[in-house]
Amino acid sequence: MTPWYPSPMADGGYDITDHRDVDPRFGTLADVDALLDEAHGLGLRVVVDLVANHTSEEHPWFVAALAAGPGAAERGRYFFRDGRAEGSRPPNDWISAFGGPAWTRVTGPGGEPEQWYLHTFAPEQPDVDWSDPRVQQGYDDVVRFWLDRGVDGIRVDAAPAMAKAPGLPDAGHAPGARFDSHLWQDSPHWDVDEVHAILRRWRAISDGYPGDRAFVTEAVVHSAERLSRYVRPDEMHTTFNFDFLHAPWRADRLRQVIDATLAALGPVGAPPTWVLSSHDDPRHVTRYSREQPAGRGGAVSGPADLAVGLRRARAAALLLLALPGGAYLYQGEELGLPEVEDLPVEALQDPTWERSGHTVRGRDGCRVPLPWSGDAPPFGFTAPDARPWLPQPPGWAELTVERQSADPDSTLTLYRAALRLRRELPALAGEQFSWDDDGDGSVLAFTRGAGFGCLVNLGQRPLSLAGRGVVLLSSSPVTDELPTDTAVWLGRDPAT
Ligand code: TEU
Repeated sequence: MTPWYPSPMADGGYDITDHRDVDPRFGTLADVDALLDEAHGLGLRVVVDLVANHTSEEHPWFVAALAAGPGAAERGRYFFRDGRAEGSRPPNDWISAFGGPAWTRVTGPGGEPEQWYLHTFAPEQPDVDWSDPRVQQGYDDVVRFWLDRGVDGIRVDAAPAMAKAPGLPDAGHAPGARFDSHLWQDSPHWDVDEVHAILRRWRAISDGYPGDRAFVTEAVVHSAERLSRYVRPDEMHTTFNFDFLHAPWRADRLRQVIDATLAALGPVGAPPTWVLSSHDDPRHVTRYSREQPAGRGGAVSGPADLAVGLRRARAAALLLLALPGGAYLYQGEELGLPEVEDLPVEALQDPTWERSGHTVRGRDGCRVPLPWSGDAPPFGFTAPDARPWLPQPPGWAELTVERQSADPDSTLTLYRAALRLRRELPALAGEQFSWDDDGDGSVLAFTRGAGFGCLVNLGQRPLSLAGRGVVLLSSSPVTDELPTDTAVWLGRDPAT
C-alpha cells in the first residue's frame, strides 16, 4: 500500500500530515481494519509504507516550527539553517530528487526573507532531523500504531535519506547535477552510516510483536554491498533490489546483477528480492521496447516497438519468478501495461514536472489507474461517471482484467500460471540456484534444484530445446526451439 494517510497530495501522498490516520479520500481506519481482516482471511499479507525522512509542510510539527521562528525548539525537528552570502544562498549544495536545490527559504510573518529548510524531495516535504529524540519517539509511536493494528510488514520509504552527515557539509554536486543516488559514494546526504541506528531501533520494536512481521527497505545505493548493510541480522528483513529493475534487457548485465545480488545478500543472511517495475519508474514493457543500452537502463528515448517490449516483459516475468527469494510485482505489470507517455501536460501530477521547469514529465505514466472491465474509461476502476486522477488511454479496452481473464494467451493468464507453479513446484521454494553453462553469452540458463530449469533467450537466434526437459510454461509459443526474447520453465527428470 503506497501512502493512504491524510495528505495535501503534493507528492502522491508521500507528504503526510498525520501518519496515524487515513485520508478521507481513501476511507477510514475502520476500513483498514476490515481490509486487514479480509486479506488475512484470504491468506494475504499487507505491507504499509512508512515515510520517515520527511513530513508534509502541513504536518503539525512543521507548522509549529515555522510559527516559532529561528532558534526555537520547535525548529529542531527539522533542518532550519541560515543561508550563505548573508542568507541569500542555500546553506549547502545539496540537491532535491525532483530537481533544483534541496533548500527553500522561509518568509517571515512580515514578509521578510528568513532561514532556509531542507527537503530532499519537494519543498512541501521538509526533512525531519533524526538526531532529535522527539522525532525518534514520534516515529516509534507510528511503527507501533500500525503493528498494533495488525499490518504484516512495513516498507521504509527513501531509507538512505534519513541520516545526514553532521554539520551538513557540501556534497560537491556539479551545477545542474541530477539526483543519481546510485552513483554517490560517501555522500553527506545519502546512505550515511548513521541511518542503520534508525533501522535497528525499528527492528527491535517489531521483534517484540507476535507473528512474522517484515520490513522492506527502499534504497537506491551505490552497490549491492552497500545495499546488504540495510539487511544485516538486526536491521531490516528484506530490501528492494533496484539494480535488477535498472538493468537493460541484456544477458550479460542481468547475469551480473543476479550474481552481485546473491553474493552480497547471502553473507548477511537476507533473502534476495527482484523487481521489474515500481510507481517511480517507467514500466518495463516500454523500457524494453527500445534499444537496450550497455550500461544502466532507464527511460531511454528513441523509437519504441511495444510488441517487442511486451514479448521481453513476459520473458522477464518468467525470469523474475524463477529466481530464488522474494518477487515484487507492481500493479499492472500482470496486464502487460505500457508506460503512458502521452498524458496531456495539464493532467500531470508529479512534482518533478514543475520542479524541472517542464523538462521532465515524471512518474505519472506508470501510475495510471488499472483497467478492470468494460470498453471505455474508467474501465471499472471507479464509478462510470467519476474521473480517475490520471486519464486512462481508450486503447486499454484491450487490456482489461476482464478481457485478459478470458484469454489463454494473455499476460494475465501467464502471470497466474507462473504464480501457481511457483507455489506448487518444490524446487522453486528452496534457495538452490546454479547457472548452467550454455556457452552462449546471450542466454540465461539456470537450475533450481535438480528438477527445474529456466532458460531465457536474449539473443538473435533461436535455441534448440532438444534434450533440455519438458516445457512447463513459456512466455511466448515455443516448438522444439526457443525463439528470441522468450523464456521457458523446464521440468527435468532428476535422475538424468
Ligand atoms: O522514493 C524515494 C527514492 O529514493 C527515489 O529513488 C525516487 O524513486 C526518485 O527520487 C524519484 O525520482 C520514494 C517513493 O517511492 C517516491 O514515490 C516518493 O516520491 C519519495 O520517496 C518521497 O517520499
